[in-house]
Amino acid sequence: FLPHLVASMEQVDETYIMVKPDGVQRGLVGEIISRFEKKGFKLTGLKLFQCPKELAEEHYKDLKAKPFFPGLIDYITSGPVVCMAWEGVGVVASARKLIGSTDPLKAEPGTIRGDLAVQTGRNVVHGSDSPENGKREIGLWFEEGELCQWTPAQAPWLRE
Ligand code: IDP
Ligand code: MG
Repeated sequence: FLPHLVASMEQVDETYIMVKPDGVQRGLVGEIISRFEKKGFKLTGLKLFQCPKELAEEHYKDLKAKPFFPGLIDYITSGPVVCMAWEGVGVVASARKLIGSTDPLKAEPGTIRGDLAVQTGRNVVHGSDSPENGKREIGLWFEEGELCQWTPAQAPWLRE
């Protein structure tokens, strides 16, 4: 029974992370990217993008019935966002932990929302909530040619 084979079989997931317009306007893009970069995940897609209304509605379609939905669409389309695809074992759940609770006042210090935001309606960053939604959202926000498959030089220093 060879542990290195088990490790190599571990599922590599993808997550869609987005710096929302407030994060861009507040100059937090570098800070937010840095948190995922330092953790050791692999960046496979990155762009500054003005989101059309239709895409915002599709991305948040599960929240369509919520009273805050129109405000949420106005917010997400109010200025450029930074779209990112990140890859790694456990990346979806780990990114959600790095991001913190939806309400920044309830988010733990040390998390992105806990450190950098004060209100749910201006919570600076998005992260996919499941591996399935990670794939769905990356497909929604990126064209295939915009994603890069590469091997970071630090890979052997991150996983045995
Ligand atoms: P999440 O971003 O932590 O996954 P969701 O419940 O999926 O949280 O909601 C998506 C986004 O909708 C939130 O990040 C926030 O921008 C917005 N939102 C959620 N609840 C409220 C609310 O009560 N008022 C205003 N905006 C909200
Ligand atoms: Mg969500």
